[in-house]
Amino acid sequence: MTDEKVEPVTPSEPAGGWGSLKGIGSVFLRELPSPTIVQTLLRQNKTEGFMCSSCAWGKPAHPHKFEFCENGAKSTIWELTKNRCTPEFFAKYTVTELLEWRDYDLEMEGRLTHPMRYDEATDKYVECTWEAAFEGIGSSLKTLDPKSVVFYASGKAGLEASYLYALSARLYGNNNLPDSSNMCHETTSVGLKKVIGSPVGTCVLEDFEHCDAIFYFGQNPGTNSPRFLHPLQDAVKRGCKIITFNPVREQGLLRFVNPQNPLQMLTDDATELSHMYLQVRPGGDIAALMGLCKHVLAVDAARIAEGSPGVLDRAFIDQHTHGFNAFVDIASAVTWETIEAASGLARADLMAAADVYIASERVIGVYGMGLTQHVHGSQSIGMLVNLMLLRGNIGRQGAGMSPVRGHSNVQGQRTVGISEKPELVPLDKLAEMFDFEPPREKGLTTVDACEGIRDGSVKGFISLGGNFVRAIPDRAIMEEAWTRQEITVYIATKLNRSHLVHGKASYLLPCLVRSEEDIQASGPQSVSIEDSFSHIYGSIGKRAPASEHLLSELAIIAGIAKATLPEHPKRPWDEWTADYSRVRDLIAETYAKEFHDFNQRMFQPGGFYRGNPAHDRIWKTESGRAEFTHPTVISALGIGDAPGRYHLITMRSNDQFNTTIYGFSDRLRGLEGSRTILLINPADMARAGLNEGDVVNLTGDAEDGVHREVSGLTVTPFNLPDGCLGGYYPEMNPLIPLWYHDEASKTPASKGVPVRIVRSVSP
Ligand SMILES: Nc1nc2c(c(=O)[nH]1)N[C@H]1C(S)=C(S)[C@@H](COP(=O)(O)OP(=O)(O)OC[C@H]3O[C@@H](n4cnc5c(=O)[nH]c(N)nc54)[C@H](O)[C@@H]3O)O[C@H]1N2
Ligand SMILES: Nc1nc2c(c(=O)[nH]1)N[C@H]1C(S)=C(S)[C@@H](COP(=O)(O)OP(=O)(O)OC[C@H]3O[C@@H](n4cnc5c(=O)[nH]c(N)nc54)[C@H](O)[C@@H]3O)O[C@H]1N2
Ligand SMILES: [Mo]
Repeated sequence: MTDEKVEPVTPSEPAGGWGSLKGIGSVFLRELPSPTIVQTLLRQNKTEGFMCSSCAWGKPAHPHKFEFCENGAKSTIWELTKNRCTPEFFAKYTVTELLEWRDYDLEMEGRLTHPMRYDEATDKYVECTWEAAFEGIGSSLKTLDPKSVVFYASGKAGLEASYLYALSARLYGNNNLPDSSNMCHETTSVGLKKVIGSPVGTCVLEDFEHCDAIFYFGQNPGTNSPRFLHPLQDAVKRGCKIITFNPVREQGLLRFVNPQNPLQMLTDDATELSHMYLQVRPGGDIAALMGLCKHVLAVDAARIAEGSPGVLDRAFIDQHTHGFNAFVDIASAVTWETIEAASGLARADLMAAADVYIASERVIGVYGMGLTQHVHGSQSIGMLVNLMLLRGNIGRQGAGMSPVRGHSNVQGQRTVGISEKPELVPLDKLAEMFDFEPPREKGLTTVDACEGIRDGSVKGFISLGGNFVRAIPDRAIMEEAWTRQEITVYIATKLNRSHLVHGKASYLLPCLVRSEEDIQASGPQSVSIEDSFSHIYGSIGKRAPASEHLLSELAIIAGIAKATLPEHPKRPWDEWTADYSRVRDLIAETYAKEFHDFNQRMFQPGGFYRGNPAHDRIWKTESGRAEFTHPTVISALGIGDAPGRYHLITMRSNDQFNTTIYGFSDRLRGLEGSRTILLINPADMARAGLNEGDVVNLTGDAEDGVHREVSGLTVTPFNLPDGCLGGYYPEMNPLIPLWYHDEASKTPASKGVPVRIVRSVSP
């Protein structure tokens, strides 16, 4: 495996199929987990089994025999690798030496086995006992101002650990609880909530069995949620039409061979998924959606003028929405020329897509990072809701909004209190249950936390999973600031870059993974998670832990809390650790409506639904109705066009999970062997005088006087809209300014980054 050369080929392989089995095989051969891994995989996403720790896609009540995908299998195999990152490993290298290693090589060292403490004298992580770690962390936290400490969570830990994590931050004295959602679907949590009163999707998995069309924006199921390909394939086979908006022609939305269907595998009988595939410009979705709405409104007016019934759901609009007339005025005022220029799409194509919308009784709007990671991303979401509202496509079967969540429990972490927004948390209830005065002021988002680290006001960072330093914008600037913190604490499974860019004191606390057996004083424990459809599932790990020294995430959180906070009879950390059902009782007491009888319901096949008012057409918005958004911009880009400026989208390959790089094969896009590449279309290449294989640098073009650069990128021709470049996340993160984020939610705008190409050495 090299990181030097790239072999661009025309992507012709369908998603799924033999390629996905080969993908699993290559990770298997490298990690060489024990042969019993197959039994483990057979329990994945099944009732009484364990829930996959890859994406947040729903778990059906009637699962397939293999209810896992290429990436779910990779994620499990990655966790259960035979490699171990032991104290002997840390004795061999200084942290400064390890900072030269690639992310890939760090994680290849395998599972962390012992709690470790950073030793300044030797510049090494050295083994320590759990007691010493908790004691050290507790005494440090006790000396710091609670407002200066951040409790970050990456969306994996189960509901029980997450609830206690949020509680411990509040008992300590802050709401500084950003999670990976703040870099991801926070635009949904804020933007969707504003317009329909729900911070999460309104659809459930069954809706995909009833929809007539799916309008699909900026989400890549082949790579990021491959189990979604099954309901999509089934829908298309029933006659449902998928209309896709994406600058990249993603294989997962073009063709799919079901790897679980032997006949399809043998005959290579791929299903064509998208009825129309519209290669919108980055950030062009507001304009594209405006075009769709404009045409729907025009057809409605024309039909009514000729005495036919209109195409809008007038009864729904009258009864359930607010701001319709003003929206009609805006849509009439925007010209098709403006729409075509901002979206990069032809009027005729948008009209044809809108005709599919009109002809469909039931429509689902699906979206992902292509909408959320833009400066005006919340307006794009508002525009998608506008389209749906025109024909009453929210709050009935087969219709609704379906944001596809990332981390397996990221939505659930928000549900049980990991939130920097105190107004979303039942603080009065917590005050009564745990006998304290919870902090009421707003906590720090991811971007606020970064600003605090940069200006020195944040002095401590606790990380429940994740690789924060690698995932955030402005990495070069942030890494330097990071080391000025007093203390950093990482609850983790494998070594990553964040652990090496540590604070003055630093602890590395290794934990169990979800597929591993978790035995506490009362016996084996189960945990629970919430998927993208607001369904809650129990999960039981059965594998032997990677090391006898590991603790569960919940036990580590309790250990830190005990060492930091005064003892109190209402906070029996040891009893909670001994029996997680006690923590579920706390969750059920705090959120009685959603989580009543939690312990009894958690192993229900298909999970239990925690409900969603917008699903029932109850709108928890300011006006009490669903809001038509009146967009203030026509492009979601924060910085517009200029000569020589490109808009960079940062992408994921099917061979990575966020900052975890499994390998260097982007099979579905036909890109092999390297991640240090720059994707650009042949016309732009010719205009810039570039040849395939040239090595170039990218510099930031945000006009804020800060120099940002990523060097050594190999020019690779690729099918993209004009003026759009593609590069990999996280390699491109030094190019994203910290201040370049969604206006409403502060989600970093990782999909429309202004850059310039600078020539470096020729090959
Ligand atoms: N294998 C694997 N699975 C994962 C992850 C992973 O890294 N690897 N990450 C997990 C996480 S945390 C998340 S949040 C999800 C992310 O899953 P997705 O939401 O699919 O995120 P991305 O792959 O970043 O981008 C999605 C798509 O947006 C398109 N796009 C870019 N800009 C625009 C635009 O302006 N408009 C439109 N319409 N489209 C655009 C891109 O071409 C891409 O196809 O996946 C989860 N699952
Ligand atoms: N440019 C750009 N930047 C982005 C994005 C983008 O599309 N483009 N996407 C953003 C998105 S959507 C997200 S969600 C963030 C992701 O940001 P994070 O969630 O912070 O990052 P991950 O890469 O998912 O974290 C991986 C690490 O988590 C630890 N880990 C894995 N499993 C477990 C576990 O079970 N328990 C514990 N305690 N630790 C575990 C391991 O040590 C591993 O190295 O990145 C964001 N950054
Ligand atoms: Mo995410």
